[in-house]
Amino acid sequence: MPPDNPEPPAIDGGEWVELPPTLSEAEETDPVTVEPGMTCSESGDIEGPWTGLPLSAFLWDAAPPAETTHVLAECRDGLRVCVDVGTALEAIVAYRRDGEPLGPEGLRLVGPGVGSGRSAKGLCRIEPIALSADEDPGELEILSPDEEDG
Ligand SMILES: Nc1nc2c(c(=O)[nH]1)N[C@H]1C(S)=C(S)[C@@H](COP(=O)(O)O)O[C@H]1N2
Ligand SMILES: [Mo]
Repeated sequence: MPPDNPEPPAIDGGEWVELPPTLSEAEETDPVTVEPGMTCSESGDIEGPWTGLPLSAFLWDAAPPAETTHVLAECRDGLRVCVDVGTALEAIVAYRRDGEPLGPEGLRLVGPGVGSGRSAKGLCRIEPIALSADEDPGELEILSPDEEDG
């Protein structure tokens, strides 16, 4: 059984794969830097660049279902985002922002196509899922964890 509140963040696929818990461990493998350019109507420009590890490597290790269509990413504060698998395979888990370490509370999903509101901070759990064509990925998301819902 996976732990309820994993520390470090983990991929919950067919296998349970933990991400490197610390920056120094993460950077033992080849970190990459991306600068997707994100803007939020409320927060303005969200500047990188972002340095971290490609999510793809961990996803493969987690033995996701062959029919995986999307990836759910959950954060410590309850934010939950759903990105299509193509976007997920181009995304990174960022351990640094503009060279500065983010720390475990800040580890962040970023990449082209992720967008500001889905650049999930404080990742704790990542799950590959298979949605059918009539399922709406947006229904799985919690994009404003701090707001009352309905
Ligand atoms: N865990 C978590 N991640 C989050 C959010 C949040 O509320 N919780 N807000 C998102 C939104 S709407 C924006 S615009 C950016 C803000 O990023 P910043 O704090 O680096 O400017 O974080 C995104 N990631
Ligand atoms: Mo935002």
